[in-house]
Formats: sequence, structure tokens, C-alpha cells
Amino acid sequence: MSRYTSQELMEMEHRYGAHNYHPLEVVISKAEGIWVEDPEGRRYIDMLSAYSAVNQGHRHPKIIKALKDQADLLTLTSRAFFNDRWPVFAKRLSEVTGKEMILPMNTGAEAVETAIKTMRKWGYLAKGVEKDKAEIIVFSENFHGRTTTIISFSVDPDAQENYGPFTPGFVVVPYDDVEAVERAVNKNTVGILVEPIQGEAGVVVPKEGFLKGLERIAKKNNVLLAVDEIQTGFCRTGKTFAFQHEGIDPDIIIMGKALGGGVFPVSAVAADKKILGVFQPGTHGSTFGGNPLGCAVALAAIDVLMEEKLADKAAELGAYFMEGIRKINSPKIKLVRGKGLLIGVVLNETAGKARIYTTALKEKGLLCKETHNWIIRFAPPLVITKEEIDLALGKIKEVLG
Ligand code: IF1
Repeated sequence: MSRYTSQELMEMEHRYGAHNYHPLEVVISKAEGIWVEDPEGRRYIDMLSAYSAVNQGHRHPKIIKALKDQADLLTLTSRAFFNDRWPVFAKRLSEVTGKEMILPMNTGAEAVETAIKTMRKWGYLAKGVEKDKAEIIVFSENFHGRTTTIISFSVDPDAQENYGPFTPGFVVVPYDDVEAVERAVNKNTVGILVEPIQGEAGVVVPKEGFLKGLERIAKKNNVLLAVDEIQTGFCRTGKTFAFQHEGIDPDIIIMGKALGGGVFPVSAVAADKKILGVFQPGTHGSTFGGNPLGCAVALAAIDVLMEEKLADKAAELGAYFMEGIRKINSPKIKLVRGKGLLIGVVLNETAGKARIYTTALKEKGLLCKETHNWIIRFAPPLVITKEEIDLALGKIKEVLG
């Protein structure tokens, strides 16, 4: 039981917390499955899933059990010693990704940084790029995290302003434009870093063939293709990984969010030995990466996704949900896009800002987040049922219809 009211907690956060967020005015103090509850006992359906980190639903019993059982045995060793969970997790994630090796980190940004270092190091050691000349191709409107290097290639002024000087070595080209990538490749290009669907940009789904095109260019030019599956991975879009929709085989898979089952930050990079093998002892690492608690949780998180066939559920219910929103046929809605249960509703500018609607939806018991000024994102936990989607559609119709 929370000892403070929602109002008190929001004021306290405003007073003592740095103002790097502008949350919707709701305090969550309890959750289960797709449902969350505030200190006053009001219940809401979670339509954000912590940006897809809670794909398995809040506090999935199997994941919580893994957390508790592991907490009773061993939580942290650092990598100075072996532990008995990390090797098991590495083997399992290698099987899931089809890649020979795994490098564990904690947050998504750390995994992206790891992928960047991997591509650069591979470029110098395997491709023979001249010292400090490596280039990585990235895409306009990208979001890969908040570190100084990652924001160096952001095109969002809010993400960049007053944080310079920036890390060089990145070339930004338009998203969904294979020819632009073809033109940008040169002898110093070591990698291409791409989101299979751009989340922060507003759930932007590229044309079919975009990823295939990138794979072709990468192979032809001896360049590594790294896919950021941090938000799209682990069943969100209707496949285990979003790149599987195009049947490609990227060189590097970057994972985070749902890998931690909604309870613990766990991220990782997967690639074959000829790529991840560039790391030698002492050249990269993290105190917490590969910690036994995180590994135990991640193993359970993967089990839940597979056992409950959450990829198939996301594909089926996502199509149903998207169709349901389209059927509302609202003049406020310009278009509905997405894949699986990652859905973006783009509003007409005449409808006013998306924040008005996310606030109204909250009043009706539906929690979702706007992205930019005119896009609402719907991404419920994948354990949601058809009946619960109908319930949500009713509320969306009341607000947007
Ligand atoms: C925030 C967005 C989502 C990501 C991809 C790496 C990371 C993320 C594709 C970094 C993180 C976040 C971070 C969160 C909001 C959220 C987000 F709106 F900002 F873009 F999900 F859409 N690659 N995404 O989406 O992972 O270091 O955060 O673990 O508040 O910044 P992280």
C-alpha cells in the first residue's frame, strides 16, 4: 500500500526529481498482466507496456518466480568470476537468435554502444579500414538511446541541444531509402544500424524490401548490418524479431527491453564468432552485464514468450486491433499503421494535439503515450485478450469517434 496520494507523489516528483520527463498525470502503484492501478485504486489498461519492455504482461508469475528463486541463491558476481546462470542464458539466446555468440549488457543504449564498438573494431581488424576512419550508416528520425555517442547521430534537436561536442563517424541517410544507402557506402563503411520499424518516429513501417535491400548492400560491400530490435524484438510485431518478416539474416542483433521480462534491465548483442570474436579480455564490459539475477529473469522471459506463443498472438490480435481502430472511421484519424501489437494512430492536424486524447483516454481507463504532437501509440502487453481489446476499442471510440 502506497503511503502517499497520487497528487502528493506527483508534487514530490516535481520537487525532487529532475524534469527530464513530462508524464501523463497518473501514478501507478500496482500492476498485474495488462492492468495497472493507482494509489486510489483506479484501474487502467496499460497500452504502452513500458515501451514494449513488458510484452509478457506485468509481473508474469513465471518471471517473478525466477526473480525470487534466483534472489535466494545468487544475485551478482561481476565478470571477474564465472557464475552459473550467464552461460545458460548465453546458450539459450544463441539458440533463439541463431547467432554463435552473445555479449550481455543492461540497458538498450549500452547494447547499441556495444554494437557500434563491434562494427568499428571489426572494420579495423577484419576489413582493414584505416585507423579512425570507420563510418556507420544510420537513418533519419532514428532513436537508439541517450548516450553521448548515440545522440551524436540523432536528428532530434531536443535530444542533441547543448550536449556537444559529438562523436564523429556516422552518416545519416533517409529511412526507407535503399538507394541513399547505396550512395553513402564507401571503403570506410563498417556498418549499417537500423530499426526494422521506427518506434519513436511514430511507428514508421518501411516498405517491404527495405531490409532486404540493406542486407544486399551490406553483403555486396563487406559491411555489417546491425538491427536494433530493442523495441520491436521478442514478439511485439508478430514474429520473434521484426527482421524475420523479410526473412533476412542480419549480422548483428541488438536486444533489450522485453528480454528483461518487465522486471529487470537486460540487454544483449548477438552475432557470429567472426564478428563478436573481435573482443578480447579487457576491451569492453560492464559490472552488471551477465549478472545471475538478470540472466535468470531473461531465461524465464524468453520461456514465457515461446510457451505462450506471444508472437502469433501479437500477429493475430494486432491485425484485429488495427482493423478495429480503422473501423471507428473517425475524421480525427488520418491513418493507422504498425505491425503486430505495435500500432501508431496518426491524427489529422485539425484534431488538435495527441496529448489531449491520451489525457482523455486516461480518464476512461486506458494508458497510452503520444509520440510527437500528433501520433498515439498503442502497444499493450502481448498477453491481452480479444475481449480486452474490444473493451479498449470501445473507449478509443468514445474518445476519438
Ligand atoms: C525514454 C522512445 C520508445 C529504443 C530503441 C534503443 C533504445 C530504445 C529502438 C534505448 C529506447 C525508449 C527509451 C524511453 C522511451 C523509449 C522510446 F520513445 F524514446 F523512442 F520506446 F519508443 N533502441 N526507447 O526504442 O534503450 O537505453 O532506454 O534501455 O524515455 O528515453 P534504453
